[in-house]
Amino acid sequence: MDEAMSLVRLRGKDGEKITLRRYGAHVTSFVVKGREALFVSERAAFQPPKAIRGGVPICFPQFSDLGSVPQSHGFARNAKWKLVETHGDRAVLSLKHEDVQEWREAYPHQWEVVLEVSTGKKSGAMDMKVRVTNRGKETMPFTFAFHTYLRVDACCARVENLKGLQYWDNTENRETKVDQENHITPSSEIDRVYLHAPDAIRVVEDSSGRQIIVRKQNLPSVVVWNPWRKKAVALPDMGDLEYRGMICVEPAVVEPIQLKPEESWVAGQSIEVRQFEPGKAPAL
Ligand code: TA6
Repeated sequence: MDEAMSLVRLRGKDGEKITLRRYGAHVTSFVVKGREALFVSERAAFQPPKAIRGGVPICFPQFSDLGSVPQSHGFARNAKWKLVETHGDRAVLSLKHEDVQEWREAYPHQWEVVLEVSTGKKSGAMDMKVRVTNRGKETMPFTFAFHTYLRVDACCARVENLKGLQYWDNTENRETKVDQENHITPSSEIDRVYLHAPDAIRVVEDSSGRQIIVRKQNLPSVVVWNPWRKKAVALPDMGDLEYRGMICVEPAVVEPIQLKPEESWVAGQSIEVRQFEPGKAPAL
């Protein structure tokens, strides 16, 4: 196995377990009270240059096709990051423009990205913080997302706090719509970019009483994605029925940040898992 795929393991004060890899600075597991909160496909190819299907892919310097790089979601998730430091409950990784020379034509900028992953200040939480710095002489445009795959029973999980918000519907050529639903429970392919979303998005799995709260910092948008069956079957690194066990809730910035020389941009997400009696999940 490529040594970039070797595991970095973090442990929290209440037994939280985070697993990540240098490749893509990719978090592939977050276990709270013995239960996995992230989805990773059984068919994920843990082999460069393919991105790992699941966990938290880092989408930089672009989300989707919203940038100049001819590869969806940019190239950070396909790159070998440097492990700068790791102490028990915290790891810091970095990627610089010189580490991905093959992309210098598509993205002709000098930059550094630093990612910090830690068990959260709150019990049952994982914190991720990213800092992008422009080391060049030109303004540097980018978009970004934490492409987070949550492990939930998609057929009975509900994504809350998005009612009344405008979104781009990627299943209909990015048509702009307004969410009329009290919550989202996927029953077909869903691929929505909510341009201005609340900083806390809750996913409630009534069947188990589990709640996963995705909190975002300095990321105005959130993407909600489930490929449903037809798209899942078309993905070589996803099982035909695995769509039933996941929902992506992806804090993002989809309108390009224009970073001036020597400027830095900082953003983050935290994933908090709470457990209640089934059906008794209190309001956020
Ligand atoms: O975030 C949603 C999305 O942009 C979908 O349109 C779908 O393409 C998904 O990301 C997965 O993309 P990937 O390149 O990882 O297959």
